[in-house]
Amino acid sequence: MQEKTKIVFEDYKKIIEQKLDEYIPVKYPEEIWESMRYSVLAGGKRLRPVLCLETCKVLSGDYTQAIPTACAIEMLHSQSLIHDDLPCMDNDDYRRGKPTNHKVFGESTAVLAGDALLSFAPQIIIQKTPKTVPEQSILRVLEEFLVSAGAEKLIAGQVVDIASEGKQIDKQTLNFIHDNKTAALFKLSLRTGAILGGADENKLKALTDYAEKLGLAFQIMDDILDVTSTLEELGKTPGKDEKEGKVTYISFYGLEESKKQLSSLCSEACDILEKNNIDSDILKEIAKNISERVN
Ligand code: GRG
Repeated sequence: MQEKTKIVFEDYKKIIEQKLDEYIPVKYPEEIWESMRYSVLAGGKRLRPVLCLETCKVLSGDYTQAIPTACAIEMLHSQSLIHDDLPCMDNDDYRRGKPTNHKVFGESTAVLAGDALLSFAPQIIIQKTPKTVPEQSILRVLEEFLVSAGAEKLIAGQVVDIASEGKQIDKQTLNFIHDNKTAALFKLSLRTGAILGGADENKLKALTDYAEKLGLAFQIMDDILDVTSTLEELGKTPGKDEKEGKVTYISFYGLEESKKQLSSLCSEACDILEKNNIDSDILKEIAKNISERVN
């Protein structure tokens, strides 16, 4: 990423970190709020909220109206990670370079922290979005959020992923899992940023297509890192996919073909921006640099 873009990305990230800290207080019973804060403030890349803010900015010039929604998406993302790490799901001991939530707070609190984040996130959208944003836009954002978090998207992806463990699956099933588990939150980020920024239907469609390509490219890179990286670098246990008998882009297509697909998806994402006159260095460079990430 170019130095100038890196600075803008870091500025957005700082705002997100501050607001997440502010939005999630510690109140009685402290255990649950501390458990929520532990995972949300554990220092992820904050890619999804940055995408949401930048999309709103590129369309309207003002990203501040999207801050509560961007934070809510990061809460949803953190919730999905807490639950994904549970022994009954992917059973992971490390996340974001720290012991997973259930390792620190116990399984029952980890389940409840995830549940709490899931309902707290839309509450934040309703309570904190500036009153200048039309109620119709807030309703659309809430619908996007709830659909993405539910049995039509995130949960659907997770269910098919779990059911596919140890089995041979076809290309369509592999794409279904990751379109719903991973790309869904990228689409949610771009779409809500676009709705709050006042996008017309053409721009909304273009940004959704960009997000889908980006999400799948991001997942391919995740699969690559799972076989090439270390616990220290990744912040979570590598080599899990093979151990769990999961079909990944690497086991399905091989490393070289996966890298080719990753590169094509990133170029296609950049082309979408260009063809639709979406002039954002951040969106362009995030797509260009997906294969550079190390965690
Ligand atoms: C929504 C009720 C409800 C349940 C969730 C557990 C579950 C159902 C879904 C799992 C979704 C999941 C864990 C997808 C993986 C997506 C992915 C590639 C995550 C890693 O994202 P990064 O690298 O993480 O952006 P950081 O830590 O940087 O934020």
